Amino acid sequence: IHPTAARNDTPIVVESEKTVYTDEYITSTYDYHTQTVINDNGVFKVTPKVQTYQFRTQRKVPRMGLMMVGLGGNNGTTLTATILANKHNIHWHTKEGLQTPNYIGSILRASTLRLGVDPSTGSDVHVPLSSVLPTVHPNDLVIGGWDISSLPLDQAMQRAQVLQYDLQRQIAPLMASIRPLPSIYYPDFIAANQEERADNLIPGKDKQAHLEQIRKDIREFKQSNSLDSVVVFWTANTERYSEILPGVNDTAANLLKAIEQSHEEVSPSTLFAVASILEGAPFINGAPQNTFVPGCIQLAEEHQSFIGGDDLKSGQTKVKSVLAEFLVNAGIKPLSIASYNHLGNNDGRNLSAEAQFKSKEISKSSVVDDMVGANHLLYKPKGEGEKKGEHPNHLVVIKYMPAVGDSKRAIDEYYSEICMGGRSVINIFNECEDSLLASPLILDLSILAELLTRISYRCVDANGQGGEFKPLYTVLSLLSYMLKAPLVKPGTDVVNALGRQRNALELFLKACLGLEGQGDLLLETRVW
Ligand code: NAI
Ligand code: DG6
Repeated sequence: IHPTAARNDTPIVVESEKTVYTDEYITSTYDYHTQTVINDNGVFKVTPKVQTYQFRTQRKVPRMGLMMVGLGGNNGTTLTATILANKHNIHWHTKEGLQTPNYIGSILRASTLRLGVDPSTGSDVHVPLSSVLPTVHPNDLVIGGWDISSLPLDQAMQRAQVLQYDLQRQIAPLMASIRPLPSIYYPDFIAANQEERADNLIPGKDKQAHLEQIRKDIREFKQSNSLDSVVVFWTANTERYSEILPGVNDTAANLLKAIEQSHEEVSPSTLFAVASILEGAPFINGAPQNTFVPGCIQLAEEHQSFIGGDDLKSGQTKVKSVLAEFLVNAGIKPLSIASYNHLGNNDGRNLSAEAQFKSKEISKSSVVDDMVGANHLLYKPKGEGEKKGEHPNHLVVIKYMPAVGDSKRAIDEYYSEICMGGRSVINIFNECEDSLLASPLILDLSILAELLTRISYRCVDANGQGGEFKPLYTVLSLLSYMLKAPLVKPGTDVVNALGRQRNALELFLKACLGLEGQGDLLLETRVW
């Protein structure tokens, strides 16, 4: 068994009065240090603040279901096959030799966190991210979902042309019994070229009836598989943006009314999100469209249900959110970023339509905004009446090239200003199977979302007194690391920088154990 699929992680026990273990919970007490900054007549006045929180994590790992919308697509079939191959420890032959199943590409299963220092050796101790708090093992997920295409998953996997033949051959019998549930198809929202696969549809045009059917599907899936929790994940085709219309999708009540009236601007993805919210199932949007119209976010808030999105950040954008941060933090000024892709899978085919490409262009374009906005020495800040401050030129091009299939080619040029009017050009060429990058992200997002539903918090005063424990805020922005255009609490800043996103997640997981971040101060290495 590959280490990323192993179950026998060394348990972690924090020995501190700030961390209390009972059979049911891990309860931690954590001092959250922040600073407020006020510009007082040209002087930045900084006030350190501290607020004590308690975090309570339910220890019992639930029996969890993952329902994917778009189950029969490249991501849906690749992820399902990956889980089954790991679960049944299926090995397959490639021209390089025998291949072992694994979860490489999952931050939970294949990356580690620095827990502290072993005093006997003076060396850092690293643990898998998945072992910091009790998380669901991917092998234990019960998979289901919907697709507008009726192909059972063995044939859908063959259609996707992602996995090696010898793996497909062995896994096909396990995949064959999984059939996507019929889904909602409103042709106006995805490319016209998708129509030929739409043969598995919930009948009629009544959106309220569609909503009820999806809710029933979630309930039945949960019941028939004896599940404690279900996460619903949109990995279906990219839709066009929904127009935000006052009276239609601007408030929770209007959105529910619009569904009752089968209003044309309610998209399938928003219907799935609403159904999940009403069923109390976390809903994650892995595609770029604006599923979370304002009324949908409000509905999730009202129901204290969890949502996360948008759009999986798999390759090009992940590199961009690292490279742009590096350049700007190095005091180098990117003047333009040009990003081209071509790919030949069904996602590329759908994105060859203008309206669907537009959704992807928007989510791929915002990724350097926070790094640029953080450096007023290089970029002129937004002036009076301006929408945006100075910004590098940013071009995003996606072309459909059937021959290359799922093996996406991504080409990026970073053109920057360096010292004394000099110029630097960095070119990157990346080639890899898109769905093999995306599948582990779906796992991380779903498993982390489930974990976050088991964590509650309260603020406590100097005497250790606090109110009732509450769930975290509805929008799970801690998932940002895996998302191109992270949805955040309205009115708060989006963080795109990958290092900061990762740090936030690590700090939060540690806080739930009552551990400080430590970071890279490494004072012990710098003092006598
Ligand atoms: P795909 O086209 O292979 O799969 C999408 C599936 O969704 C298809 O089987 C299609 O029949 C189904 N579908 C369409 N509308 C539906 C509906 N209303 N209900 C249920 N099923 C529906 O695409 P792929 O490669 O699996 O990607 C899925 C989504 O994830 C796309 O939106 C893509 O843009 C996004 N994405 C993919 C990444 C990747 O690296 N593969 C990375 C980032 C985002
Ligand atoms: C072409 O850009 C297809 C898209 O679905 C992307 O592959 C996907 O959004 C991943 O993008 P990125 O920028 O994270 O590699």
